[in-house]
Amino acid sequence: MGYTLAQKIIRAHLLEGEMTVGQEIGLRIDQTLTQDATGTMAYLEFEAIGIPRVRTELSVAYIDHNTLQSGFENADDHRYIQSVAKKHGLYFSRPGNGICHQVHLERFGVPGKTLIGSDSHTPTGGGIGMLAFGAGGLDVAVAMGGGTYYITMPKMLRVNLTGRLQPWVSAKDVILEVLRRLTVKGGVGKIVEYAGEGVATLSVPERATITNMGAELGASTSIFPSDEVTRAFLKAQGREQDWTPLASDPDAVYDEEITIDLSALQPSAACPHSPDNVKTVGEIGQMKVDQVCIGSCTNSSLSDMLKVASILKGKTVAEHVSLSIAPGSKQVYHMLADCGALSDLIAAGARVLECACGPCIGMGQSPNSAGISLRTFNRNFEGRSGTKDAQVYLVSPETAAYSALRGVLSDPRELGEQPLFPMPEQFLLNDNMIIPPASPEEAEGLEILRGPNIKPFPVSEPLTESISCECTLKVGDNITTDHIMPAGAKILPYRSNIPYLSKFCFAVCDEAFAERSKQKGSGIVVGGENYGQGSSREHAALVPLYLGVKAVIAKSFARIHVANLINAGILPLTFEDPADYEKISQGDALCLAGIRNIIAEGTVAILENRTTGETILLQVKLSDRQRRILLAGGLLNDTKGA
Ligand code: MIC
Ligand code: SF4
Repeated sequence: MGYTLAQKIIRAHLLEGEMTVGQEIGLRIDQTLTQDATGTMAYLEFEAIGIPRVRTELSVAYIDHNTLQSGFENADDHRYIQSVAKKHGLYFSRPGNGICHQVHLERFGVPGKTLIGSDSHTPTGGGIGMLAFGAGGLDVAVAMGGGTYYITMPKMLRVNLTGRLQPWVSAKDVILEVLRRLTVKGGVGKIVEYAGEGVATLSVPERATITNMGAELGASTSIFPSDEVTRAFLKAQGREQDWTPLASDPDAVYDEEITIDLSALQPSAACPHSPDNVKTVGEIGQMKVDQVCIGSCTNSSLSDMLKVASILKGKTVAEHVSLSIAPGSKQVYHMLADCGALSDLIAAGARVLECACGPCIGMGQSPNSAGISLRTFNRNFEGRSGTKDAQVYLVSPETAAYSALRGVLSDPRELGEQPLFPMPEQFLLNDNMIIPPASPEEAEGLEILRGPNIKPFPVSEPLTESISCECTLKVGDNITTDHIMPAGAKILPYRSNIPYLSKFCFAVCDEAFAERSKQKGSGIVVGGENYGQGSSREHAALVPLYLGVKAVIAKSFARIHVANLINAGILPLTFEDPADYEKISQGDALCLAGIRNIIAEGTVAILENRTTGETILLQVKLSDRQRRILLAGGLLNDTKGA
């Protein structure tokens, strides 16, 4: 029996376990990346582990999220990360050099290698045939120190691509169709592999748009084969030597398969407030728009920007629309300037932003009240834009640019014939904003620069014999880490200050949560399906830990978040019968008697609801390693004890 592409890369990196679906496996990690919003914490954790120099083949620290410097905090954190990078053996991508995933694809990604990043969209690297996972900061810190990365062996889902995209229909429309069919839970526990004759018609940046938004499917990761298209891209990046051909075996066995006929796709949009709420532009109709934002790690490549420039050329953005454009990297920005396309954007009235995440994470450009915003981004969760009642629609760059001109949601196919946008034979290569690490000798004398914003992070205590506390919060299905620990311009600068962040924990769901938790001192959170989907931010576990959350009981969990809960020492428990969710109300007194013994070796825990007198069975689905971590009170305690 042959192997799928992902299985081949897993086999070549397998350090522990067997490749049996559902079993925990340990992987050797070749490359890591961090961004600044999760990076400060990741490097504090790396320092706490105490390894002087990274042991990966390559580790890169990017600054791309917290680039609005409205106080000293972000600049201090940038300086801290820069000094850590130089001392501990990492490359440092300076602010302005671009969004981590775009730059990594351009300058560092290598087919067949493993990559983990402290950002959920790290699977962008799958566009170039990497096996790339989003992870919590502590997992990245451990991998930087040469430690094993653990995942549950996923199922394999093959997406068979046939046909070819129609003019003005985009890679974004492909992934929106996958999301429409599979939903934000459809990828959980799976690796999505793209295959079939349609693959060769898609460029590397188009493939990367698709693997990037595999994060929204909840997938472990997504991957494309490495073929002649990949080779041409790497060659144009001056890195042909990094290319290797990679594909699944002809007799590989997949657990599931779906087929997408590229020629049948239409321009589409994910409607508020979920990336799987997908309709075609035609179905939604000519809705008036207030704002259009183009960019983000999903759609900020040179070819995306050139398409946008060709649509805007010689026209003016509609009077009532604010159009912002953020090229994904300095390479993209510089090439736009050199070929004159930047002038077309400027002339049309676009507000050109620096190469960074920007509006995608609420760092500026929040829409007007109840504003309709079309964005080429990957997430449209409620409140993420910074305006609570804004309505965000996720669309392709083509749909975004054409709609910005017309002022209403519009189908770019009306533009008629599409010009060709061939990939350049040679990208502009200038890595002067990437600072290499110091030599080991030089590193010894280097000082780490810490600002006053950096506060100690919370560390859990070893697990107690029993847990008795209140249900301090009950929430519904598909709670995102943006609900648990919101981001945005006002809060993101405090990612290294957990006490300050805690004021905003769950504020989108319940503004009183933080205060209530502090008063009670401890608590249990109850959630529905897919609890913790979205971002990889470990702050969504560290802040609840700080607020005394001992356990989260949910119908099901998202992959990265459950790993973060365990790393923080918070118990993730699932209902044996999902209907029992109804048997707990906020404020109920709950007890998990003898929980320490159960975490040590049991598979079922009994929750006593002392308010109603009922008992509820909970599943304890943990590997031996996870049990050990929870007993120790989190991964840092476990690592120190080992
Ligand atoms: C996001 O898109 O939500 C982020 C901001 O990039 C996060 C990381 C973070 O919260 O810092 C992610 O996707 O992991
Ligand atoms: Fe940045 Fe947005 Fe991509 Fe997250 S999804 S890495 S905030 S551009």
